[in-house]
Amino acid sequence: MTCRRGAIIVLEGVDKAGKTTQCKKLVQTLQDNGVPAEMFRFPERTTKIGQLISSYLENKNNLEDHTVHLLFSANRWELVPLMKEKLEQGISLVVDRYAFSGVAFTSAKPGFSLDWCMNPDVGLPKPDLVMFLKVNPSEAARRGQYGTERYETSAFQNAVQQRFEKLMKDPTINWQVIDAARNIEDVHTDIMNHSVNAINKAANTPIGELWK
Ligand code: Z5A
Repeated sequence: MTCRRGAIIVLEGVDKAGKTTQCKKLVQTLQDNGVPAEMFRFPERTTKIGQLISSYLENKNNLEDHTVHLLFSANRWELVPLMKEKLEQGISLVVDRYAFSGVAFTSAKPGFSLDWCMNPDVGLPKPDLVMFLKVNPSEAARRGQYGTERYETSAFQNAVQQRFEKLMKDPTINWQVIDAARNIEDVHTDIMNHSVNAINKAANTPIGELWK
């Protein structure tokens, strides 16, 4: 590799944890400091697969549970060539949800094991850092009512949180738990510090493969 590669930095967390707010701020601060960075988000609703997922989330169509899981994964795989191109150009990617959401949300449904849910995402570009934005349900409730999309109920979100906790026990992933109940600026400072470390460490190492 001739130039320093960019890092993959993922933000995960339950509904209203502040992921989108923090992804945008992180990209802005990195760019302001001369660090090339771009935001990705999953689901990426603009592709053909993303449009199917979006209308499923908006309760406009129904899809069988295994099918929709595979579509969420396919939506990540279809972006992999672009992600790799950017990383190799030295651009760090700040990613709003990734395979961990895929596994946590589907395995919170009855009859789905973590292993089955992880399989389609095995081999994706491996994040150099995954930050889990942690807020308790009462703090999240203060940020507004749940929306009208599928999955936006407190019982389902609690089940999702438990699945995330299982995933965070995996020592092959660089997990950092962020106390996201603090004000936006304090959370951002914490996220920025972890990100700068990850970007520096990733620069001269090859891109890893997730769960391999
Ligand atoms: N899903 C799946 O099933 N399988 C998959 O593979 C993937 C996803 C990738 C859509 O996700 C759904 O898809 C999601 C998981 C599932 N279902 N659910 N639930 P999405 O990413 O498109 O949408 P979202 O995840 O529902 O966004 P969000 O969780 O609701 O929001 P957020 O990004 O975490 O929070 P935010 O938009 O930045 O902030 C929410 C509000 O809180 C907003 O008013 C902010 O101004 C405020 N906020 C943010 N930070 C703070 C602090 N620190 N203090 C006070 N207020 C704050």
